[in-house]
Amino acid sequence: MNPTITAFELSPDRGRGLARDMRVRWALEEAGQRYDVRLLSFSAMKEPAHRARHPFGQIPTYEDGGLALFESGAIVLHIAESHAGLLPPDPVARARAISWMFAALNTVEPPILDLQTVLFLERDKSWFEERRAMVKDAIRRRLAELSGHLGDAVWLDGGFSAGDLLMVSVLLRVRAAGILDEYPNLAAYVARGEARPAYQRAFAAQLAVFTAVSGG
Ligand code: GTB
Repeated sequence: MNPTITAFELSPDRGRGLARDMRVRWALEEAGQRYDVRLLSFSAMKEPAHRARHPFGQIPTYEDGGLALFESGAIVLHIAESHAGLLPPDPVARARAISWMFAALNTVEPPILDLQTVLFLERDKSWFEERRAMVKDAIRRRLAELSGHLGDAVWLDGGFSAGDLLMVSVLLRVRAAGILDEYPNLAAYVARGEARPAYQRAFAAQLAVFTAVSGG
């Protein structure tokens, strides 16, 4: 039996691969693990059947035999721990790769999420412009630090790992705002992630869902 993940039936990102099922799909592709997808409408996500899998009524989830997981970071970690290729075997290098997974989700992603909130929910506020500028500066501070760490390296800490997978996924969410291109080494890093065959397969799979449901 393949594991089953959940994803949006009709993704609000219109198939741009920005919803969080994408990082789980990518991890599964890197691991060479086939998977099934259960597509959910916004209302189905809030039904008891889905809340039994995800207390907050969101996607993605992951089910494999008796195991049911929610939270994209926990799911990617589980995939990385149960397959070769996403975490180094050496315990020290492995712990560092896991640090980068947390850094992506807990340090870099929060200001990027703040910008989404500002742009989608706060445009009508009198303080919109001021808040947007503040949040963009917070993102720039993080990206400047990350850019300084990455330097000329290909990946964050040795070979490609689940830390890179999550970091690239997070950085993709800020590309449309134009901020990523201010850091050419980060833009190139993200492009390297996107060029991976596993990323390409995952992207195509989530786009196919949107294309089929929206009629093109
Ligand atoms: N911390 C959780 C995780 O990492 O798994 C967050 C999960 C989450 O936010 N899921 C979102 C969801 O289910 C989808 S990914 N939302 C429905 C709800 O809460 O009712 C977030 C997302 C949504 C839309 C875009 N977009 O349009 O670009 C990008 C990302």
